[in-house]
Amino acid sequence: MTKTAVVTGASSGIGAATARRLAAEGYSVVLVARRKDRLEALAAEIGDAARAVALDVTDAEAVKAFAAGLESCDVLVNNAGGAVGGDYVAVADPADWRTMYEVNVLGSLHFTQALLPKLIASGAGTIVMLSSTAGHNVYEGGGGYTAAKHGTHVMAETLRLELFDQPVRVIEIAPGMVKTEEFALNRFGGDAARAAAVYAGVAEPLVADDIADCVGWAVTRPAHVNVDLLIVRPRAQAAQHKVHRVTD
Ligand code: 8X3
Repeated sequence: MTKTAVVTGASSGIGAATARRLAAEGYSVVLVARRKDRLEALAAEIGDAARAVALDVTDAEAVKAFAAGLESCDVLVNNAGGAVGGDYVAVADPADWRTMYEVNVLGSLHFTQALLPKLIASGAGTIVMLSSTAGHNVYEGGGGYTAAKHGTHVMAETLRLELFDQPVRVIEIAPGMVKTEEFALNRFGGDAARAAAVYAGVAEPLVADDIADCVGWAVTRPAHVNVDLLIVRPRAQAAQHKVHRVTD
């Protein structure tokens, strides 16, 4: 029987690339995000293996209703997330911090709670938590985002303990600098110059396909193999603050 994978935040970036990759691996893929148009375009591109479901991961009731209508689930990729703002703790807007916690942490909580019975019933379920190197390190101006991503990381660690006797593995993938269409642009409220500065002079940042490749590899290991954590950075980013930039 074809296995089903649910990918949140599938309308762009790492989520979209992961959906394509899992479909190529033979999964029937359920694409979840808020933007219906983008999801439907991606589902059409992938073909019969994909279907689009527009919903907001922060809406617990909508997630429950979605899960109730799903016949089965073998893989859940909790990818929806993102950063809002780059302000110092002293002046950051609490609303930005709340948004980041709601999407990165509670969004993953809603999907995990709603789909866990089906993941267990599959006999070999997989939860992939897309955290970030921001879930393992901190940096100036990143307080709200790193706090939220540390939350995502902690959820993965806790779940792995709590599910130790269940047929569900928990894989955390923590990317560093990944150049996507929207991550930095969303973070800085559409300020293209500020977004471009994030990747300035970095010859080869990671791209979404690099992370989708990691998800595809980890998920297709035999069911008894739990890749706990993959920290993945571009070669040019030796550490959060140590980035090789080439200037003219
Ligand atoms: C993105 C990594 O360095 O922008 O999740 O926080 S970073």
